[in-house]
Amino acid sequence: YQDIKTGTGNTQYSGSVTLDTTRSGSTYQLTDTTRGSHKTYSLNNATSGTGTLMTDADDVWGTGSGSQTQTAGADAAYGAQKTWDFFKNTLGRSGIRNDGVAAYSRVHYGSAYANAYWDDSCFCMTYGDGSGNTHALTSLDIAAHEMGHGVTSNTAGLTYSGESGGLNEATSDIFGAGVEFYADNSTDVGDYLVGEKVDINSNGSPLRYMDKPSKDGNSVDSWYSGLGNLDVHYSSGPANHMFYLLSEGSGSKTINGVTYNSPTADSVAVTGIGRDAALKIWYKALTTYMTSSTNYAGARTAALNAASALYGTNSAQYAAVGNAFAGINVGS
Ligand code: ASN
Ligand code: ZN
Repeated sequence: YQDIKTGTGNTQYSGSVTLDTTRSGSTYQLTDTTRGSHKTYSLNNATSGTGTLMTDADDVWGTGSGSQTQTAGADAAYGAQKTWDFFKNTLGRSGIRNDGVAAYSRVHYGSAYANAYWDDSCFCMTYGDGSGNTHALTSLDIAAHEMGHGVTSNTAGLTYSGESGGLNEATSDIFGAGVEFYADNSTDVGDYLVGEKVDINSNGSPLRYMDKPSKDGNSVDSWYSGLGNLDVHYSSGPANHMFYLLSEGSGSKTINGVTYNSPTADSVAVTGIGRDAALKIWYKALTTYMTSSTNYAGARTAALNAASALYGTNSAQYAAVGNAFAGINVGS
């Protein structure tokens, strides 16, 4: 027989967490039937296939050492739980396709693989163990980022190149931050930094900064007169920046111990409307008004349409969308 259990995940990035698991006879499985039946598999360093469903004798996950531990599975399963709950409870979306069915996760992909990715064809997330250090690519914001790609694929379908590609990437960073704040985990507090726990640069710096994207040395803060063929992880900068401005406002602000200082194009002042409203506006823009070819100008129109539908054209939220886009030099 099978029944629902509550296990413990000793994660790498989020401390000790509760994991919903399944008992099958005398073995526990990393299967969460309470959220569309999400399953976590280990690829055991392979680069194809589904791998093996992670199982355990005592329902305490993440107790060994080395790359074949359960730890990466515990982080991935936690990320899937929190991302599911964030979309369900704050945006009313039931799973990546909004059909109540979970994707699945694969950890321990290949060897020394310092990336993670979403794949539409398997409807699954994949996580590497990281190279040159023991930092798996399984932090909560990265897990949510990858699942965010699944949501984008199944809604606007933003093409992964040019300006639509930048908007696609930014959407994943935005949901990544949204999930990190939603989870309210004391070990991995919410922030507007991307991948800060994984230390992919091996110098303690995050992968990306949403308040001032140019701090990573590659991303751009504002749109100016177009973004050319910039890598989508850099042309995401203006949209990440716009989302920060819309949520928190321009200038200096300290949140959960991190101090941000967000500049604006032409010194436009922006008053933030809070994360919840900003997330609802971006999600509605993505799911209702954007298409596969939406560019930055189109994203502004989509976000204004979303703010109008949610709050009305006379609202502070509507005005803030216009100001936040002006802050990245898009629109008047
Ligand atoms: N981790 C990367 C991302 O989600 C993988 C990729 O380049 N598609 O953006
Ligand atoms: Zn991405």
